[in-house]
Amino acid sequence: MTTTRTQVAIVGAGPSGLLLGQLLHKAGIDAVIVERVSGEYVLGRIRAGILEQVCIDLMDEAGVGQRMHQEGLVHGGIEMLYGGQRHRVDLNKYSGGKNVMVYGQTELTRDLMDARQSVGLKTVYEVSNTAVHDFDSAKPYVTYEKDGQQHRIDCDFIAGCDGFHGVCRASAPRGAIREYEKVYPFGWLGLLSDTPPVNDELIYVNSPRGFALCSQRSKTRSRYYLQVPLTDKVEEWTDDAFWQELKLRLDEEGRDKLVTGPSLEKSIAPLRSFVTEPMRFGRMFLAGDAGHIVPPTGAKGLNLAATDVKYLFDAIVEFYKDKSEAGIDDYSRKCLGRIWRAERFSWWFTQLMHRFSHDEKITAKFQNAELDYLMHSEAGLTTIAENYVGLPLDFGR
Ligand code: FAS
Ligand code: PHB
Repeated sequence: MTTTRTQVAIVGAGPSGLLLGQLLHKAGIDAVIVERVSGEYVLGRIRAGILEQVCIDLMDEAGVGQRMHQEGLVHGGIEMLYGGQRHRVDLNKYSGGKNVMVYGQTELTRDLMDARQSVGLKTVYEVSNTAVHDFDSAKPYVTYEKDGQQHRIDCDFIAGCDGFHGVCRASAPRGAIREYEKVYPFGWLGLLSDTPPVNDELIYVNSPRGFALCSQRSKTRSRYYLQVPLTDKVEEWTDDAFWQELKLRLDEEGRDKLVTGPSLEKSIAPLRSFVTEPMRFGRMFLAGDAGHIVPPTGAKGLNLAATDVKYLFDAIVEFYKDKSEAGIDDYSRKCLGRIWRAERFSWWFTQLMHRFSHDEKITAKFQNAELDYLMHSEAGLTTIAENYVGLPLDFGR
């Protein structure tokens, strides 16, 4: 067993772990990251596409925002398509001047990986049997296996950035944790293609055949989603079948403009709302998907992870620089306030835009009536816009 020491042991090299590691490095705080899979595998997972200003600011604070600003696309609006009609939500106007940025999670993760590697910071990929120990003491540690060798990392803090299926939340004492979950009766079939986007801005579709989303990664790369039954298997969906179904859910303008092409990636993601309370267990802190999951309808998953990381980073810096535990004691409360607001919006937007088989007819009428109200009401447009771009960090204070 080899033993090393660091200040913060980070489990997981997804966006949460990498962003935290980069921020800590900039603050002169040592951190080691252990990751279950390879870096290539992490980059191969196609996930989020929309960044809120909070996430953009954090990437800048971490010193890795250059390519994001060069290649990211600033969007001031989204379109809602229902009843065969499109309605634009002017995000910028109804959020008091804010926008979102189209910049894929893959690119954000790549920027963070490159930055970490360029300064020789330690990330151990393809580890196995990660375990977290003594986090209820001031001397926690992490163990893992690599190439048949057992390793131990002594540390002051453990950051559980290991996603929904990670080991950190699973290691929290059952009596100390409350979990809230809602599983949706459908999934999202996603397709990535090197084809020009069907529209300048994203289109969220509520059609009688189900939800669809027309998103993008650049002017030449598109990302599309279809609501599908949970029983569907991705291998059952040919590219042609995907494009045909998407056309059936779009309006005439969309059908005319849609450029189809071979898929670079296709996958089905289940949808769930999930929150863990609290997010702190002694010297172990959960951040990102390790602590919560949202249905991707509201584009909140990655952005919530970024806010957790900001709160955790600020708390750790305060511990070392000001010898204060106020930030770490307040971590859960600060995260959960923002998490529940984002969970509520993601659930609401999912209920509004997806077709539910139970009492289908009357629910569809309610949805169309609600959409009609929202699109013709300043209050309605404001509630969508201010939640979609991300509520301010001091909201409700
Ligand atoms: P991640 O899950 O990204 O990273 C956790 C890391 O920990 C992984 O690399 C994992 O391999 C590692 N790990 C797990 N267990 C470990 C162990 N025992 N030891 C070491 N390492 C371990 N969000 C959106 O906003 N829009 C979307 O469209 C969207 N689509 C998604 C589709 C899917 C299929 C999934 C699963 C999520 C999607 N999300 C989306 C949410 C997603 O973007 C997350 O919010 C984001 O990946 C959160 O990042 P992390 O918290 O770093 O968790
Ligand atoms: C994406 O581009 O992957 C994306 C965009 C907006 C969402 C969900 C996913 O709400």
